[in-house]
Amino acid sequence: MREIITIQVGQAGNSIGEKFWELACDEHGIDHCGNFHGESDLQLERINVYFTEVRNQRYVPRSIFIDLDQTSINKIQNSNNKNLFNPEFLINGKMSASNNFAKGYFTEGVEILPESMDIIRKIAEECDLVHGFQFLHSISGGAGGGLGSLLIDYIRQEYSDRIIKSYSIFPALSMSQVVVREGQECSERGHSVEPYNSVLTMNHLIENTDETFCFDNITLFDILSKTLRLSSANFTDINQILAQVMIGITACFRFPGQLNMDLRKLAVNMIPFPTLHFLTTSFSPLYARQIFRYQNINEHMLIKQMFNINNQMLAFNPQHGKYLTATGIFRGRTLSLKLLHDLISKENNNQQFVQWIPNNCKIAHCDIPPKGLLRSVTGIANNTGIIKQFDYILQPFTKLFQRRAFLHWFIGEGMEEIGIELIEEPNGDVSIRNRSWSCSVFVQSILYNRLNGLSDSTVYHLQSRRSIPSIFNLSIITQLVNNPSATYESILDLTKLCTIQVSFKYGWGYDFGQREITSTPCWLSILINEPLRLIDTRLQQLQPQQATTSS
Ligand SMILES: Nc1nc2c(ncn2[C@@H]2O[C@H](COP(=O)(O)OP(=O)(O)OP(=O)(O)O)[C@@H](O)[C@H]2O)c(=O)[nH]1
Ligand SMILES: [Mg+2]
Repeated sequence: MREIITIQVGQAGNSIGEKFWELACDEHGIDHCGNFHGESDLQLERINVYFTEVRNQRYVPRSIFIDLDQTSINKIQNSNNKNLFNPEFLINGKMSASNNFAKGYFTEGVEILPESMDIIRKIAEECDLVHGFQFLHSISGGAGGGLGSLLIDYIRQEYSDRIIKSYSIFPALSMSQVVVREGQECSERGHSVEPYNSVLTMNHLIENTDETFCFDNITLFDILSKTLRLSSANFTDINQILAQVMIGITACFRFPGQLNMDLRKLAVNMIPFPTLHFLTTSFSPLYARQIFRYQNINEHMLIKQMFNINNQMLAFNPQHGKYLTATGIFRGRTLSLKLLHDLISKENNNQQFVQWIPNNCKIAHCDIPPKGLLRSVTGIANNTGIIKQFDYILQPFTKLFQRRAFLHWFIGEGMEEIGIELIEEPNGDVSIRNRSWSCSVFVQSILYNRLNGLSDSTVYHLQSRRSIPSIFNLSIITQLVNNPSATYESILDLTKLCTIQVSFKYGWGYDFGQREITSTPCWLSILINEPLRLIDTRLQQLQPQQATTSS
């Protein structure tokens, strides 16, 4: 049997997990004590994907709930399902991540990492063959983002050949568009450091997950209030929809059907390049309860809704991007696969799919519909329009980061700000600043050296948090370029004055015991664009005196 291990981290992760397991138990006929009361053997056939059989027909979810504070774990311990989960698999820290990625990744999170990894290893050892890991978390939380990233990194290291997928709650649109709904339980108001946590977590998701399914709460709330017409939606309702989508994604893995789909097949078909693994999801049918029984929910409607913007679980417009790939996971009694294929290909022509991937719209099918429905489809898409979502995170991040706002909270927890910053002055000069709190960088500018009476090869040791003002001087270069008596060759020679070379960790040249910058482990050459364009324009007006060259 190929098993999936589910890891829930932080408040959002744990609450969504609770709903997910309610639904998984329902589908497999498991009661809240773990006993099987199902009606069909099919419910047991592949129950091992999510559950471990501990005694005759007694099952335990293969699930770990982790948080840095006690609140969300206490909630599970006092819920109706308290006897369902193995108490050993509920792990909490003593402090909180306090909305701080760095606490989750560097300090508080590290304290509970060994215990968490021991339990994950123990669960994995009890499996026949671990197929993969699924993470549930919010990327903007201190625990969900920070500790979630730490666990993902460790699991990737130890189980490098297993699929890691995450169900990740993204912050809702830009901070300015976040709505607080008075009088309703679901108040989605981002906290101030949300953009930092999200950007930092994204780095780890890019590197170490195979598939990340992206959701945002405002979009889910809109589905509940506008499409399903619920008058007072709250997180429980949002988590219900999320759970429905998650359970739909593995339906063809857990129940028999005409076309199977497992996590690896899904990844192979959906992800053309390793980093482009951020997927959006949709679900159909979605109708308000009042009108549901009057709707004809045929396969054609399902497919239409699967691509409809109102059925997407993330704020993005599929029409603003192109589909790289898409998969429809159908459940229940449907037309023959051939007809489903024809219908989806027809819809495929109405949508913008890239032309260079053949058969980029796949289907999977299992016979068992979700409870209460005759048939359904869970849509998964790899659409370039998702870039908008990344912008929503990056814009507020940049605004905060430019001002260094809130950074001390992260640096105080052991994070290091590294790298250099180039600052363009109003007069066009460029200054360079070392952003690191503890590491030096090494800088060479021939123009700066000449202006300060030094040899061309001088390399500066720029200490942490220090700057060199006007390392590049635009007005001098402009004067030299426009000098009426300059020759083609002398102007061409100015290009080397428009370059700044930087190395990290070690210096180079005479003072630092290394001959070339290329023998240092990490270096870069920065070309200043504006003066290079001036030089190019001037060269086009002049004739070379010797061999023909170009800048
Ligand atoms: N869908 C959903 N989102 C939630 C839920 N609880 C919190 N969130 C969202 O998750 C984000 C904050 O993440 P949390 O999970 O609360 O934070 P955490 O991971 O526990 O980490 P800390 O911030 O350190 O407490 C916010 O955008 C919340 O709106 C939930 O039950 N369901
Ligand atoms: Mg929390």
